[in-house]
Amino acid sequence: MKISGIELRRIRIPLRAPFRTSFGTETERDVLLVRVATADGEGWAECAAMSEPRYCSEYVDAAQDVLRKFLIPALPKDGIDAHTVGRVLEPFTGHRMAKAALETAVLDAHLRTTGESFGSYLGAARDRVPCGVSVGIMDSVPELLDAVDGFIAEGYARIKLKIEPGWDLEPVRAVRERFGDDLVLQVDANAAYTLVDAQHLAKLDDFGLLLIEQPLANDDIVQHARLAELLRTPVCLDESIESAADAAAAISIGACSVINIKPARVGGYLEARRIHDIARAHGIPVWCGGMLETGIGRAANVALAALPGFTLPGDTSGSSRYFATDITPPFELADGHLDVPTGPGLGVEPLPEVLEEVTTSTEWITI
Ligand code: SMG
Ligand code: MG
Repeated sequence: MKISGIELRRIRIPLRAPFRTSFGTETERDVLLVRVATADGEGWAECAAMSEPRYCSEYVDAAQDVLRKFLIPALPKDGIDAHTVGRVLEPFTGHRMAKAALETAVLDAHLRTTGESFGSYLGAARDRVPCGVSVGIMDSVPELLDAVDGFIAEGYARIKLKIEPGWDLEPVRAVRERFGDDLVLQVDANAAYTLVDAQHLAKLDDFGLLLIEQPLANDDIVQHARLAELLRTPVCLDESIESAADAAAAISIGACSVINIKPARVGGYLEARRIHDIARAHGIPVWCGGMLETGIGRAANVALAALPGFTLPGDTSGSSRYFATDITPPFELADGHLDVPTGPGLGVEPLPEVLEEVTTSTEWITI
């Protein structure tokens, strides 16, 4: 497939409510969109990098810079197959979110010409996926209970509470007491603890959590294995898993018994599928994470979440959980599920008027 040029477009959309984690508070999304133009059409993708390097070392300005200076110029001028994008970008270390966006846009352009959907291409085993919701740290427990109550009323199949030291046992206990033992409940620490906190974290065992996500630092795979021996709550890794090799290593030393797969974090949907395959072969359940995506990123995530090894509900919430107006037709929850798009490629496109309204800059790079 021959690419004529690539547009890097920045958009800014307010979040409906601030989203607080152990590493910071997001009030809006400053998103980089990548649009690949070919002779036959175009392909879209969303870069998941946030405004600041807090969740991981990537951030959106840097993603745009590395795409402009290194990744896009590395694409061969005489055409490229979506499967070889990863190999072409391999000489450049890191920058997985930027790489994922470029590969996804090329893949979308390719699938739009062949007419195949992302879900079908990736190997989806179902046409809709059960959805969870990630609930941020709040100023008070009553405020948290109100938020959780609203999400349960909307039909979410599981609740994930963000935790940090000082906001862990009390909110978890309060949610369990109020909503009962049948609520599927899990927590995410975003690396806020150390192994010294093991005894404290073991107190979460009383609450029948589905899992605890990324309790320790990103590069603490060995300590996660130690912690997993001390907890009854299953340990799930997010930030620590940046590749299929990381997943294989973490599984082999017992650092996790569940994996949150975020395609952006691991360099794209093809690597995400490799992690799915490895985990499935080892009987490790996986679920699809989220980075507060617009409909563009969400479409691809929902397709991935339909693969057979994704046996737990993901952070693939409906558009209204994040934005008053999404840039695509909104993803709407029905009976706690989102439908996997069936149209060619991602199966969704930005709505031109909305896109225009939220755009803060555009840049065109000729190949
Ligand atoms: O997209 O619903 C979403 C957000 C899910 O909690 C979520 N993501 O560590 O899993 C995680 C966080 C990372 C982004 S927080 C700004
Ligand atoms: Mg997480």
